[in-house]
Amino acid sequence: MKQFERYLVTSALPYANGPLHLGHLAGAYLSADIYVRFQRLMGKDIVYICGSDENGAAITIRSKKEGLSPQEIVDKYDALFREVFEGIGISFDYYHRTSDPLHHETAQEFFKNLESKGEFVEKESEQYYDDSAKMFLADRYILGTCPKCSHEEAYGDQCENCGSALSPTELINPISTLSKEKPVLKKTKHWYLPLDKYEAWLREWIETGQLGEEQLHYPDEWKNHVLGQCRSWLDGGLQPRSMTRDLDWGVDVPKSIEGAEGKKLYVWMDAPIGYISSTKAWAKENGKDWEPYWKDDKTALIHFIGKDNIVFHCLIFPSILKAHGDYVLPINVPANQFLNLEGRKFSTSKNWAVWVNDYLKDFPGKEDELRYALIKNMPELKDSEFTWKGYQDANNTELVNNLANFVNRVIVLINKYYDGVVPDYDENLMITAAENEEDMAYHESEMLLLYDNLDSLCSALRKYDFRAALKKIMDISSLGNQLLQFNAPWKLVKTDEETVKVVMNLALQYVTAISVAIKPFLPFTSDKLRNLLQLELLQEKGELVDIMDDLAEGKNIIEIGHTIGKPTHLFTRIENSVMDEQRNKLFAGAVQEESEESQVKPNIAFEDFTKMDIRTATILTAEKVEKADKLLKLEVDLGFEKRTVVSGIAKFYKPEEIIGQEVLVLANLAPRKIRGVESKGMILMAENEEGRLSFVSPEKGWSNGFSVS
Ligand code: B3M
Ligand code: ZN
Repeated sequence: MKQFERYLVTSALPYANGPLHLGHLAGAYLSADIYVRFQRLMGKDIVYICGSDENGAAITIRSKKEGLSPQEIVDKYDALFREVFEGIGISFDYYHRTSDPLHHETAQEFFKNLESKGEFVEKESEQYYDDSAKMFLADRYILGTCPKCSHEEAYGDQCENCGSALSPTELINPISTLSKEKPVLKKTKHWYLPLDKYEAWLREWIETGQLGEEQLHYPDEWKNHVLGQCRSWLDGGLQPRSMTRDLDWGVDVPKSIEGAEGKKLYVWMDAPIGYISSTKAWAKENGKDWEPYWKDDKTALIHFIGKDNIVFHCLIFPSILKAHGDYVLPINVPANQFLNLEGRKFSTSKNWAVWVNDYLKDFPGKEDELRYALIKNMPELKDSEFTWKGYQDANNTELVNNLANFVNRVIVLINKYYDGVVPDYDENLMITAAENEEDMAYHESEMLLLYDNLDSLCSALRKYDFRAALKKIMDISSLGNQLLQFNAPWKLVKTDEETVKVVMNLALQYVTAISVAIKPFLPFTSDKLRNLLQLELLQEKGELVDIMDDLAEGKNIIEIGHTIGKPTHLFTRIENSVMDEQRNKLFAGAVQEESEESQVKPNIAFEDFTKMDIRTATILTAEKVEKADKLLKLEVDLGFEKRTVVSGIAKFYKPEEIIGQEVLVLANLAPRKIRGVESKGMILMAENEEGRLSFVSPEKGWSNGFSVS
């Protein structure tokens, strides 16, 4: 096993195009945070890097939707991410943004380096183009059916359902997300990374961990589903992949390169380089050197991601790093699968999500309760599910009944029997063992049992098995509860005060061990426990190694004679009504959206329909109605006569824009006086979910007065 001198850990850079939900947290952030905090507690040199992904089509599409500029969009979500990550206790060493000039420089340096070495293949090809939007349709600007899994809403570069990396021309039934029309093909020139050329070494590196003579990683330490995805990619044959785009938002192709005009880097080329620029920014602010963290072969680089990003982190980014040269490759990419929510996939568009910022607002002070429920159900090897019932049960039965109960009993009894002072004890006295009611044990042997439990917790963490590691913490707490149960100090105190001292001292050693070992999972709870024990808060500087060394040598980890604090509640029960509220909120939000689209009014008879006299017409004049900011007064030509119609469209159309507009008019609507103007008829309009109105009109050039049926 290779010994590493330092670790560089990354979490996927979230697209700054919408808030984060629980699925994101369970995917790439909580797992990395646990791992990093653990390695810090083991005294390792480790840097945890992330930042907002602020380039590419994901951003410009959102900016159009929200009516904000791309810069405003990334500013908005970057600020939200920072708040949310801090709120839920994700302990990045540095959080950067890919709109930062340092990132643009770093990404451009990479591009220039590869270009100058002739690593790219420049190629003119036919790409999809939206004629009405006058734009090439890269990535999220184009949707179609995935050729691999038949998912109907695959993007031009990636299917989020099966994790495939795609090219727009592979999509079945492609449509432009701008015009909703089938795009046309048009020639354009781009720089391609010849992944086909790298296939052989990529396969060797993935399958054996070797590159040439060197053993860079151990494939049996990689998750099967990660290896499986890589294999299926390699077996399918890798294709050259375009690393540039015709877009107007992102990192420019360096000006010094011929033909750079109007071209940007593909977001999946620049975003992973964001890990490097973020490390540079961290180093700069902390007086460190970033280079060993990326270039020294004693560095362990680990990428935490969701499964939809596997191909980019296991094949494409390693290819970029190797083509550049000098850089290390990841020793592991422990990707998680997907978290579902109450039986359905998380969906931003269907508003089927629990947003982390909402949770933090609705449950102040309960950050660790969420972390606990998510870690317990983390989709480490297969998809898993978050339900409010599961969250409530985890809180009430495990955190309250097991952990809080144990801690509380110990703190209460130490205060009651010894005024809060850690009791001295006779190490030759035997107590009932914590593991087995029939067995007897000494304080010292029970401390070794504690050591063994911490040791297996550490091995689970090293294997990225966070669920098992969390379970170990609860096992230690259960052992503590058993210790109290079997020895019943509250009874024994009447007959054998000396043995009670052994039991209570030991129980307090357990609580102390938990206060350290729980830090990676529930950092806020660790702080509460340390306060309760009147011990220093953890700095995450080797404290776990320290206590394990002490335990191995048979030393106590909380001193005899030390005074602890007064009991407080670590966790409280969560009632059904609170869960009902959350479920209602989730269903109400989602149902609303569906009903607006799909709820059709009750049936009417055909005769009712034929009563309406709808005619084709043209707007002749338009003017504002005084003191009514929504209304326009229109004169329309119905062919057989001209009429005045008042229409509530002033928010969407300027009078001068609509002269000559062909429209449909409900001609036999009873005349009405609106703001003093008699309106004879109604213009038919379509209304979208945001309340925007659009004319409904016949084909261009139709005459006026024809009836519509
Ligand atoms: N922003 C995709 C995502 O948020 C992308 C990850 C980039 S990691 C370099 O899932
Ligand atoms: Zn797919």
